[in-house]
Amino acid sequence: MQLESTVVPQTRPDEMVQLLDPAGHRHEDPLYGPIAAQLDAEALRAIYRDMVLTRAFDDEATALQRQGELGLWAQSLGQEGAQVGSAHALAGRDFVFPSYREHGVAVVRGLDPNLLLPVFRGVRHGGWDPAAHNFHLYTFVVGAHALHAVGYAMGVQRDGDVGTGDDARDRAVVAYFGDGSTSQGDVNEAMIFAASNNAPVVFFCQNNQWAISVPTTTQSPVPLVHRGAGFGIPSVRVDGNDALACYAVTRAALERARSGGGPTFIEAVTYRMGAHTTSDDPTRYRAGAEEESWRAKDPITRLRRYLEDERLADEAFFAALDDEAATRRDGTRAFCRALTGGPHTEMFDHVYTAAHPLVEEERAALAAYEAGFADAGPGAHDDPDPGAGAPADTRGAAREEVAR
Ligand SMILES: Cc1ncc(C[n+]2csc(CCOP(=O)(O)OP(=O)(O)O)c2C)c(N)n1
Ligand SMILES: [Mg+2]
Repeated sequence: MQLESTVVPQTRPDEMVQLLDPAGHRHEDPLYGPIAAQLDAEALRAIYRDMVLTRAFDDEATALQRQGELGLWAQSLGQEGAQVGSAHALAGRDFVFPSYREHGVAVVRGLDPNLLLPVFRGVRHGGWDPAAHNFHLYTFVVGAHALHAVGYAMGVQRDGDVGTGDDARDRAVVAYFGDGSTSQGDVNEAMIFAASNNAPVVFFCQNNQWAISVPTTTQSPVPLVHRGAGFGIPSVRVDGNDALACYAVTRAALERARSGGGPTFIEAVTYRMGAHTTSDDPTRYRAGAEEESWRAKDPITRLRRYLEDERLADEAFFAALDDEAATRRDGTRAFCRALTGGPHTEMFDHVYTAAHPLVEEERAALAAYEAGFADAGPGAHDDPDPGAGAPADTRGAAREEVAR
């Protein structure tokens, strides 16, 4: 589906774009309304489906962490509208740089969400091929990937894949990050590079109101959307719990980037309904009443109300989706419990696209070190008793090799 006309997003930092309110009622918007209006019933059901499947997966992963099957989990609960709505605006050829809770974006990109689990179980550094779905690995260093995204976007520019007018060729890049990330140097530097180079990139900031225990109001005394405008980047504030509005503003920003119009900053106003991660306890720093007020703005509930009121989906659709979500949860559980780690030397496999002598040297050194324990059997190097296992001289030689 192509936009009927190229829509250039205006800087409207003082208002929040909303097309679907919490009661499920549509609102008019001269700029973004026509873009969302291009979503037919099937497309609206697809957005709803992806949000429901994301929430089910996220809930299962949270349970798996609580049962000791994952070391950590970062919930996307409450942010499905921002993630799924915006991701539905992407073309396959666009490239996404997520942070660590963009599970809804992964689902829309077609990545098997189960592949998000190995890194949280601690058995892989990554878990998927970024090129397979143009969806980069999760980045846990807050904001670092904003720079990667701009660098990639400048590469796209240099490949000549911007502003050709060829819909099959022009591409854009999206960096997803949080409110707290906007205080990081990396994100600010990324916005400077993007503005200076007119890079085809969309900065999609999910303002979920919290950076662990620090509220957004501590990050900035003015709405975060002003940060983009401060760099000379057209910026728009959108209701992040309104999947249709998120779709429309992202769609317009992507069209603009692909056509050579440069970067856009989007502040999606949403709420992190869960803890920061499973290592966090939000009851220590925020009030239950705040959570309740956001629960009433739930992104899934409001789209369901709209689909029901407009008779765009029937009971059979909702029931089949519930069944599908339950089946997928079972699959996620089985997949997770069967996950095991590969050899430690696997960490060297994807450092560079081609072999690199230093990496090969380090791989060989680790292999030699681990071989020093071979006669004690698998896992002997994890033995807390350093006296057991391989002969001391073999071990010493291997250690020297690693230290070199
Ligand atoms: C460079 C860096 N500093 C600090 C941290 C620890 N840390 C992890 S998540 C986080 C908060 C991020 O908040 P925000 O950008 O709002 O994203 P959210 O987790 O709310 O989605 C911090 C400080 C980190 N991972 N990386
Ligand atoms: Mg946040």
